Amino acid sequence: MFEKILIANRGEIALRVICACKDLGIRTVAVYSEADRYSLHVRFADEAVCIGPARSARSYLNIPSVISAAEITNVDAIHPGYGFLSENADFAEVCETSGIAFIGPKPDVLRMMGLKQQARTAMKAHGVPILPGSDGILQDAEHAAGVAGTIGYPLILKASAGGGGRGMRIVRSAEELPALLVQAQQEAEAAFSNGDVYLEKYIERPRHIEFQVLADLHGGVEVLGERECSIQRRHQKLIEEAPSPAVSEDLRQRVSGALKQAFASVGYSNAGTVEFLMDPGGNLYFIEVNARIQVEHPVTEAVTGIDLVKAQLRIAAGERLPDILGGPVTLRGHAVECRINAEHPETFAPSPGRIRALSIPGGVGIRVDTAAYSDGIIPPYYDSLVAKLVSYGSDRTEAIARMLRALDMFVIEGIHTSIPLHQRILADPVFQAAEIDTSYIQRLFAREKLEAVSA
Ligand code: MV4
Repeated sequence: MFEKILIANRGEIALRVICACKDLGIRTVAVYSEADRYSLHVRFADEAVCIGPARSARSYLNIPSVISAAEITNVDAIHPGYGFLSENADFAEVCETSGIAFIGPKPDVLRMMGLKQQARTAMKAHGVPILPGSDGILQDAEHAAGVAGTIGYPLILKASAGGGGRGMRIVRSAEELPALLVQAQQEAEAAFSNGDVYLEKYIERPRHIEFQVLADLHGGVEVLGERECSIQRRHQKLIEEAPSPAVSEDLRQRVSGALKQAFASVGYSNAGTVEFLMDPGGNLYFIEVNARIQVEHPVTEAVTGIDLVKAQLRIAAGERLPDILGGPVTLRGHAVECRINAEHPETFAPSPGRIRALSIPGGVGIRVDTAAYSDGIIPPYYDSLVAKLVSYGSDRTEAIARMLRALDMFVIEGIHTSIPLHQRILADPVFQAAEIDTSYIQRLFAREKLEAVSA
């Protein structure tokens, strides 16, 4: 096992990695920007190195600064967390050539997963269901029109180097296609220095469901069930849960079997998340792989009992999955996560600032992952996640009741937060009936407006 690792991240995920390291007896090095000097990850790591100014481009995203910090402190490995450098294949490569283990997939696999069209082709080859679409990158307008003619409208143009909703165009008719193709290509070139785009059948109001994968360095692959992530706004997830109320045991087994094959054959290692869309008929279609630990990993930990970050460390150190998991993976109970953001409840504008009072809920079935403390600052430079509130129960009803209780007992003063929005969602009979898809928030707001008018 590693003796000492560097955590190339900040906030709650840096603390989460420190927890796993403490449990394994690994020493930790924090890196921090000038804005994070008084952050808890700096306080709780064994050592800390300032890597630059507040702006992440000059600190948490600055590869030479992070590598220098790793070399000065003589660490064995780097955990990248999520965001920042976590899916950067060049960074993973620099780590390995510097003799530092990167806690994530190998650079060539990371690079492939970053090219969505390549990941899509690889998944298809191993029986993972994908949406009808182009077999590769679109060459020109005639090529696109030919593919569109066979599949039919509506369609979606996606940037191969994109992901997370950036650089996409919905195409509703043949007339629109040529102009939208050029737009998508130009936007992709500007954003990712890669103008490659591909076509897929467009699913209206899909559910967003993702499967958790762990893979070791010896070809072993396990799938740890799925998460329902449909409750989101503008590609920002608000609530996730495990398992998905829409996935049957039969569907779970079929998808997991195909994923095991596909991940083994591409040589995937470490933790990964496979995103799917579910159509109104209950069919799942692969869309992309996120080659990192994700924000919402705690709901999977709650229903499997597996510490995913500890598993990442043990995998990167060369241990085998059967030793790490210690038996078959089973799902038990239900978990819900609310992402509590520093944002204005009406406008959703970021609400950074100083936390004046903080009281964190607990009690049976509650977990809170946060780097917040009373008098601490939520800086404006990074994402606005303040805390992840996770509830667990023997079933969905109990998990929701515990979440409502904990939301009510969560006190954060000095900044605006999304707690009031979470309270509305968790109390909504439509959410409680699990009648959810990616248009849920939009429809909730529309229903609330109607109720306000009729009241
Ligand atoms: C789609 C889609 C409908 N059809 N692809 C948005 C994020 C990116 N990961 C994929 N996205 C979508 N891809 C096809 N073929 C609808 C979305 C989408 C979406 C997906 C997941 C969660 C929220 C979403 C919100 C709007 C659109």
